[in-house]
Amino acid sequence: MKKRFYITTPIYYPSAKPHLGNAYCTVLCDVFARYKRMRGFETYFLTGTDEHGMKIEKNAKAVNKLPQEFVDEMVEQFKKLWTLLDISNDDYIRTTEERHTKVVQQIFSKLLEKGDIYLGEYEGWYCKECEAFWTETQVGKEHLCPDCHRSVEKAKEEAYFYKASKYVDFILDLYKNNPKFLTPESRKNEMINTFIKPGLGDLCVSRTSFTWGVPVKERDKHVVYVWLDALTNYISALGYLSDDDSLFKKYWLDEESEIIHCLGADITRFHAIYWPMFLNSLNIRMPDREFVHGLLLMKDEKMSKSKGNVVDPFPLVEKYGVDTVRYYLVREINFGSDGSFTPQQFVERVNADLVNSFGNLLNRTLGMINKYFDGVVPIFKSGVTEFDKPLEEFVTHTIKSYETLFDDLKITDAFACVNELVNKGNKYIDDTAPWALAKDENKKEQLASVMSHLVNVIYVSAILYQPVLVQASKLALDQLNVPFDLRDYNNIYNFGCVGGGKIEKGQPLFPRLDVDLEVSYIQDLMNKNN
Ligand code: ME8
Repeated sequence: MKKRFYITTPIYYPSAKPHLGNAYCTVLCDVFARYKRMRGFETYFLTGTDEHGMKIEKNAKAVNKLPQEFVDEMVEQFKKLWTLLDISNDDYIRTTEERHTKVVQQIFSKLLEKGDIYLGEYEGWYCKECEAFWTETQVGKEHLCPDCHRSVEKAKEEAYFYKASKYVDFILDLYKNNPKFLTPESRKNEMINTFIKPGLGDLCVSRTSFTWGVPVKERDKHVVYVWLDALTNYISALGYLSDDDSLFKKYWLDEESEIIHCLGADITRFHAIYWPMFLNSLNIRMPDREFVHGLLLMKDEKMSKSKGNVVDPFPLVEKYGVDTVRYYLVREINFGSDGSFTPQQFVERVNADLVNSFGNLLNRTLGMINKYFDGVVPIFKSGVTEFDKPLEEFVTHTIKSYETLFDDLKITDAFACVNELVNKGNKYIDDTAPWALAKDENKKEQLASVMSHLVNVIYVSAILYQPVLVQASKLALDQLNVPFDLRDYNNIYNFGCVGGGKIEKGQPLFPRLDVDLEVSYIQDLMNKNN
């Protein structure tokens, strides 16, 4: 297994405030990054904003602001949300920063010199919304953008082109030789059938119809196409072509580093076709994996700024807490598929998994240890009651599945496993009936065994939950008074290692949500927003 890990989110358009859909991808990547760090990988996690392009220029104008002023304000909102959601990114790249624009210009020049970019004239179907040119076949008889389904219009301009047609076989080989490069598998077929088979034309990589972009040094009435500009962030942030390129060497060039891009289905084409092509033109190695997550839907439609059907994450996090929102996003929407945001599911998921399962297990256990053992966790002994061994085996099985699933990017399933373990813990209480054992002086040893098994199940679960429940896991470990050296991941293999300490007074991890009350509160929030 590789030693290092580099993970990126797409860089978001700061054309409006961030919405829950943007938060979705950032939380997923954060959970991965935290998981990898916990497993001892040197990890670098990047997010940022894609600040150029006609749409931003237009939105700024509409509110009488200069584009730079406009994006500066929006970027503050993105950063604020990431702080609020406890996102552990190592860097935040803005495409308007000089460290980035300089690299974009250099890359453009390199590709020009190599002959992979040439000057020509473009006539085609242009989608203003996606800032993309499309071919006749792609827009069909109805002249609709294949991405956003809006009407496209005929447009013509002097433009630079990237010789995408030259690298089609390279892409097909890349998919064939690296089955995990692009997943889920269905995305590969989509790329081949929708974009490659109908004939991939050269890509127009400059614009003259607006100015808010990185100027082409060689001909400055052109600005670099926003996608060539944006994709470059993944390497400009690491210092590619800059005086200090140590991070680039460490996290990109070094074969010991695993590189993962996480992105939404709507932008697969740019990442899975053009980005590998650009890298190949630059003679740079490919990322290891591109994982396409599903979209968060609202009333079956993609939640998006331009459709105005977004859920504002700020009040949601402020009212329900960081962990609750993070957990919901990761656990409810199966990683890789689309999912709908509904207030009912949100409240029910929180109550079921966090309040009734995890919180309840901790509370019951703390209560019993206080009552029966004056708050001191009994020392672990294996196999005292008939239910002990099966529980211990289940813990081992859970840890194994969790790691396998996580390593295979099956993040929703990985946490479902932890949830099962917690449920097993609750069931173990019902099976062993500690309240009955407590009545019998001769059953003191059994009672002690039950308590120490429970504490150790909570301990393992809290560690496994750490990447997503950033606050509650810590609180649970604090309440159990787990020594800091035992909080290192590798100790969880040693089941029973927690014992002998005095627990803290219990305080519920998650308050129970009143379904009717909270559903109507969230619905109001959604209506206010849309
Ligand atoms: O496309 N559900 O930026 P963007 C889930 N700047 N995820 C969603 C979502 C939804 N409803 N809406 C957005 C761009 N996302 C470019 C990217 S990268 C070099 C340039 C997430 O602000 C999803 O991950 O439109 C999507 O790919 C990303 O936000 C892009 O958002």
